[in-house]
Amino acid sequence: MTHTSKPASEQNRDAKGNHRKSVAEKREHGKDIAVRGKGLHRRKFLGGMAGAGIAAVVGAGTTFSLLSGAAKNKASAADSTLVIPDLLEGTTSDSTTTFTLEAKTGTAEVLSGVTSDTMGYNQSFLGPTMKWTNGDTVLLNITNSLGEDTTVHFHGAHVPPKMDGGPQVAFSDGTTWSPTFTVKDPATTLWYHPHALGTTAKQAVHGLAGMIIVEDSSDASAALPSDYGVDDIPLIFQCLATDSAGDIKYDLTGYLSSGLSYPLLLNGTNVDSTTLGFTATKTRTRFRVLNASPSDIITVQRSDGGTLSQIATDQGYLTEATDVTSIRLVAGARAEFVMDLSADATLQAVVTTGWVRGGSGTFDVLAITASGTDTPDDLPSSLNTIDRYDTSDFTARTITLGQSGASMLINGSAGITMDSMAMISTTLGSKEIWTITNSTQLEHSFHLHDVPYQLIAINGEAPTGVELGWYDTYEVVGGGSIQIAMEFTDFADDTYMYMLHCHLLQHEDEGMMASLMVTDDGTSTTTTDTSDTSDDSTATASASASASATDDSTATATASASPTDS
Ligand SMILES: [Cu+2]
Repeated sequence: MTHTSKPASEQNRDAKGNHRKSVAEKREHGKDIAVRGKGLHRRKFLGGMAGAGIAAVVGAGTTFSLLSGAAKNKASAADSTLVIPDLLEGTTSDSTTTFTLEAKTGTAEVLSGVTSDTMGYNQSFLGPTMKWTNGDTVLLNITNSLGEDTTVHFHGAHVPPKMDGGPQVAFSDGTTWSPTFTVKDPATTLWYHPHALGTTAKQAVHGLAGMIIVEDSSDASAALPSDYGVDDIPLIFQCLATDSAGDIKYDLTGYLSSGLSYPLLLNGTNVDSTTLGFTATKTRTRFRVLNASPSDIITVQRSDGGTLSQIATDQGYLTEATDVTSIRLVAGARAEFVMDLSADATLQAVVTTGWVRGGSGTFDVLAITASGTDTPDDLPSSLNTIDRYDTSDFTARTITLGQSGASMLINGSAGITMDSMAMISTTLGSKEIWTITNSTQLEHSFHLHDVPYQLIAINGEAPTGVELGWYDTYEVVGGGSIQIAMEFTDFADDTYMYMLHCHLLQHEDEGMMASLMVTDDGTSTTTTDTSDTSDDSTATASASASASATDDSTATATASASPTDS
């Protein structure tokens, strides 16, 4: 891999490189940028904010002027306040909670002072946070207003393949896709983003990404902070690539052009030379970190070298809160941690190039003001029970991540069409151990749809600490390997497939993707939730031109029959 990153705005990086500079000084710097038009997409973020979101921001005491939309006040301290993505309210009736999303185009400021053409869900850039509850049935009416095909994948969610948002369920401009399913995931931080063939990088980097918080009734969830925007804070990082005119790049040709910058965004706000502020009104605050970058690696740490108490990996709680000095997230990965704030603290993001070129450097991204006066209870001594797999009788499989010229391969095939990609076939209930071998010298991020996996080995070493949690997206370094184990539960289908792929989105688009077909051979002892494939005229027919939830019985009929293991 070549690290040829050389940001055009070197002065920004120099300023940022001096990251011990006081927060106050940098806030001043941030104001200058803000005056040049930074407020636009922030107001859009705030415009749809509802419920807890508004309470949180107003409670923080600094952003009231933004809520009034008063442009003349943009130079206030509000412009350096962390933006909390809107919380999308669902409507519940007949025990189904319905969410409405529209994928659309817009403009936003990705590079400070420059307007970029962007995409977002319900807004110009990024999307609102959805809250799902374990055991509930959700229905999503998602309208495509992009002018091109898209899909919406629920990254990390355990849902039927027909509802998974893979390439087979692409839907066209002007239509609405209406997946529905029972939420089987435990408390987790998931996210949603496009997943059509060849356009995932383009659409995701332009802003089609949002967080999903799954809540459950576990003791751990009851004991942890969960007031969205108050003490439960989403941190969505993106390191993008843009030219000086604001054109966001997403493919090899774009990344090899000259004069690029690699802006780092936190919840949609450029933090290259601005440290955002967050006032913690509770002593204990929970942070949910998502690396929504197309390729770059984001490492989160404290500026003072202190520890973070990590509570969750991609797929839910660790067995116990674990002190770590940093959390390294490859593209697509998530983690949760809590901080007990008796004094102010600053979070940093370290950006490491993941692809041919990209971001680099250490950024003070969030200055947290500790204003809580409460004394939280000790964290629970146990958050979760994770039975480690005994893989001695698991079916072994090898997945090879390869390269041929500009084509990226899985098991020798470039998955740029459904027909050309390698297909992994397995059966419901099977337990497997996969060795993911990276035969390239490039960085990869291995993502498996459908079920979570345990790490059995990382470059030949046994996992320790937080590596013993549940994952769906994990780093495979150049020349390295990971061994993972999983069990294919609940869902089988003989038409619709899951995907497994590199989550460096450019690699995915260049073919590093294979399909996973889970069929029911009748031997499984787990309950099947087989999507009815006999009526498959409904495959994309669930993309109707209407956003109505009630006239789309074809979509709702297929997928919510098996709540057995929740
Ligand atoms: Cu890759």
